[in-house]
Amino acid sequence: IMGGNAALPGTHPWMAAIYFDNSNFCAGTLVSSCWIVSAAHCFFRHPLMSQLRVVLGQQGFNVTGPNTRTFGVEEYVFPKQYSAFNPTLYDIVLIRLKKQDGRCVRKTPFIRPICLPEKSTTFPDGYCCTISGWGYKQEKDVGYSTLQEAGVRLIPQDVCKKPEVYGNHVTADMMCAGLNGCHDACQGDSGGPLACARDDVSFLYGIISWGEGCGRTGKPGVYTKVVNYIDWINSVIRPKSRAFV
Ligand code: 4AZ
Repeated sequence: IMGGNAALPGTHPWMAAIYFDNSNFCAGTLVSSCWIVSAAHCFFRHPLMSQLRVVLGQQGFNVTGPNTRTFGVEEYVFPKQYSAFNPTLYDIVLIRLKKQDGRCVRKTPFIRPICLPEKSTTFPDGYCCTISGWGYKQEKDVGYSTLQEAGVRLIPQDVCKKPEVYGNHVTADMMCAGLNGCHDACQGDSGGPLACARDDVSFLYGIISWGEGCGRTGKPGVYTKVVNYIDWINSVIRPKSRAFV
């Protein structure tokens, strides 16, 4: 995250840190006791689920402690249209955590799911939402950071589709935020949330997906538009997930 601040512990309790075998890393968002939403492009090269660790309640990158819980992965579910040839199209994946003693996540002050929006939920252009993650703080960085957060404004779709911005690379299943540089997602933030709040309730509105560089003027971050996938998400996670107790 560029231009952000260190997040206070417990302020983004849905953040998941996802470690692959070979030092690869992505973020994700907890949406129910057993399910994480992330970016599909992080996963298609990693078919070996046994090599993944999902850490919840984490603050420092790769730092576990009394507030963190670590899970294995039971399955990935990609949209059926997903293709590795176009990895930023349909860039969403559902990750089911392995149960431990018959359950996945127990809520704690540091671990709790975000709300999924309804299909009809919209936040207006210009609305200020929050991105968070352990990614680079500058495009030229070489290491991940402690959990950062930053505010980014939603950008009108027609602006993001201008030829000098991203043209037709931005589809109806994507949206853009943070046009004016400074605050942006960067490498290692992929898969994490664009959270938009209404009346103090945060909703998973976007998934950090791609962008040209980080914080470049006129090159906003591009996010998977979660409301377009709500029916699919519910069809996958509702039958099997269990309510928190
Ligand atoms: C990445 O490599 C990445 N500025 C994610 C988001 C953005 C750039 C790169 C958007 O994960």
